[in-house]
Amino acid sequence: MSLADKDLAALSAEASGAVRTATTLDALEAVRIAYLGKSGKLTEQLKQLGSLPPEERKTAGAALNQVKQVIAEAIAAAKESLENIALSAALEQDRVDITLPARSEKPGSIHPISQVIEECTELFGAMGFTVAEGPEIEDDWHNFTALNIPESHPARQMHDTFYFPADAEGNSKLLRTHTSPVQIRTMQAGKPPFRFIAPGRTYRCDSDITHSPMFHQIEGLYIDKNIHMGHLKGCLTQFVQTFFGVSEVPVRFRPSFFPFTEPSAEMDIGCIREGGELKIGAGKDWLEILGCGMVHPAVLRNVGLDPEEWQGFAFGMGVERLAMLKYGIPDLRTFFDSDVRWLNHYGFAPLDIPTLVRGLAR
Ligand code: 2U9
Repeated sequence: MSLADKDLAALSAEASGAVRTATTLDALEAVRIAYLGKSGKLTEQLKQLGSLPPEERKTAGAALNQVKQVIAEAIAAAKESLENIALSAALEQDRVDITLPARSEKPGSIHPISQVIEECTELFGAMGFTVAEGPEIEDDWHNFTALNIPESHPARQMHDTFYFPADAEGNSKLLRTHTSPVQIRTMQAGKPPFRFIAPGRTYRCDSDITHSPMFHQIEGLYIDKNIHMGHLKGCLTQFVQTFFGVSEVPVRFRPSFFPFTEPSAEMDIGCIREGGELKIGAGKDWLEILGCGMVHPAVLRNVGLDPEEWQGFAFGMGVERLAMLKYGIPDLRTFFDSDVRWLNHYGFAPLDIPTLVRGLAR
């Protein structure tokens, strides 16, 4: 049975009242369900249309649909208004004060290893040295044999080499134990004279408080006609003075041995040790800083150079050691811990090369 017109008007009025009193979107949804939902009051009436005689069905149906539409429109309008209120409230609450100062970005820093390599590149660059690079995975010939370190040589054991598994012919690649193979490759690829440094990562199977299995070296090579130990001494003295920013640093060359140089020497610089502090410059103490020597004739022959015509000097130094001495870093292991607090403390602003600025200004 269908509702009488006046009952329908009452239902319409009741629904409109319910829409008006719904002050939240949830409450409005409850009203929609109560009237227009699957079992809603108006839906129930529409379901009953089928039981009316056909002549009444048409008018009752039209009346019901009109009320349904009025209620649906009222709900839609109320929904839009409630959504606007909710949006305004959210905007008010989430308001961003664009006049506040921006939070500053935390800039990264240059690792002391990169800084020292950069400083040395600049410094040797000023003396005419370019930079050469080469692979970190090397073969036996470039890492040892060409450098006058034969199969049976104790230096091979001394280098604590990391080897890769052997190939079908029984040959093993290795991680370079020094950057010297870069000099071999660069000399083989070019023509003398040569004047370059080879900075980079090197590897030795050794790990304790003063040894890291991966470390950095800077080696240098100067090959020309009539190069002698006087050039070596002048170049390396200039290097330590500029690098450490000390104008009168005494230097001392102690005889040493390397298979790839003859004669070979270890270079010490003057320093003063006082109450745990180390000061580089004139003093009664000495500090070992690098190894060097005149390139061995056998090494020159191995890259196709005639040692009667071409000769020169080479040197090698540990980058971590240089950084520790110059910047007062006490523990080698901290270089590779990736501790951001350490990097903030010991790192450098990009393009900040303090020693050079001082060194060139003098
Ligand atoms: C060629 C010829 C000669 C490179 C040299 C040293 C001396 C040396 C050490 C310093 C500290 C390695 O990292 S360290 O332990 N190096 O003392 N290196 S002469 O001589 C060469 C290299 C390549 C073709």
